[in-house]
Amino acid sequence: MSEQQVKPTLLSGIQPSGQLALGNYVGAMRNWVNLQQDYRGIFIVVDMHSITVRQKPADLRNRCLSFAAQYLAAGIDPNENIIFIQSHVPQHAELSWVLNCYTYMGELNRMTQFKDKSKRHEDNVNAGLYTYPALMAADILLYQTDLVPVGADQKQHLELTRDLAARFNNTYSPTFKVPEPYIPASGARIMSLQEPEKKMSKSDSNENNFIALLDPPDVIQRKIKRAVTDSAREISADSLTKPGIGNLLTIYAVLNDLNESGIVDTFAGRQYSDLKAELSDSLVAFLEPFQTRYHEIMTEKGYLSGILDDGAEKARSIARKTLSKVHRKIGFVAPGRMK
Ligand code: AQP
Repeated sequence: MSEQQVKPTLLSGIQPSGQLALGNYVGAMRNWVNLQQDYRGIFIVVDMHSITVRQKPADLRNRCLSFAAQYLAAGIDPNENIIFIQSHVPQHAELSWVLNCYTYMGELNRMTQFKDKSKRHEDNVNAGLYTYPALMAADILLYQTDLVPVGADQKQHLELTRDLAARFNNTYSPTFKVPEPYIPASGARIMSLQEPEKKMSKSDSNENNFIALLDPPDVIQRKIKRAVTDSAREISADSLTKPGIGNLLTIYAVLNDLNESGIVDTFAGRQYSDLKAELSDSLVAFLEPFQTRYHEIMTEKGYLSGILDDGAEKARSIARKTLSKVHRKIGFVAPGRMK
């Protein structure tokens, strides 16, 4: 791509709830890093989404900075991409309100994340949890995004975003770019280690269900050793389709850049315990340089806040343009034009 050509925009975000986990890395962050050559990336710490579930204020504050530092430690280049905290750009809340008025309750009622999270947080089924997809649509549409790398769990929200963009464009005139999803071919859904029928989630109350990106080596080894498998002991071609062992094979394959047949060839006929030992080693080897870089960044507080301030400023400048177009189309009077 020549210097003059503007790169297409890629956007993704993670809620600062819990501890960044391997599922988030494999489903989202890994692809951010791989795609940043060809796209101008916008990577957001989506704190406004995270308050749909109760958070302790001090933890939330720390996590926002820690997540941004982990984006950088994973290899996101702050000179080529925009990294910021969602609440620093008020246009997200403003566009989200407009989009709420174009989203049907029937559509929101179908969202599986709302159903899952309502069950997990029965004492706090709030309106924000319900209208979460409209805020996610605002995050994406504000930046005229071309591509959204997400895990398979977010596919439904992305489809709603596309529907909202098309609905608005058809009602008025072309305003939003309709974004494309990017769902990784392998590792789109990393499963829980103890309950492999459900996805690995960073805010799971049982820490043995996930590998946190900041887990020390002994914790990683313990969690993998305890990971639930099945009554067989030996790996075969159909192990990939079994919930527990299949998940461990998938994680190993992703970390070692193997396809399905490559992973089966590597482990066929070998014991489950061999896979667990080699997977622990791969994880520790992969996470060690990541964690070293993370700790360096966290000691340079000025560096991190400089990147986040700069990112928010750039984001606001893009977001302002889209929002004023939206306001004009729906008939809001522009400030200063009332005389
Ligand atoms: N298990 C997973 N496998 C693959 N991708 C995953 N993602 C999450 N879990 C997996 C991807 O990570 C990104 C960030 O997700 P999020 O923070 O917006 O919310 P989420 O999807 O609800 O993720 P969690 O980890 O399950 O968070 P909590 O526990 O807070 O609800 C998304 O791109 C998602 O696809």
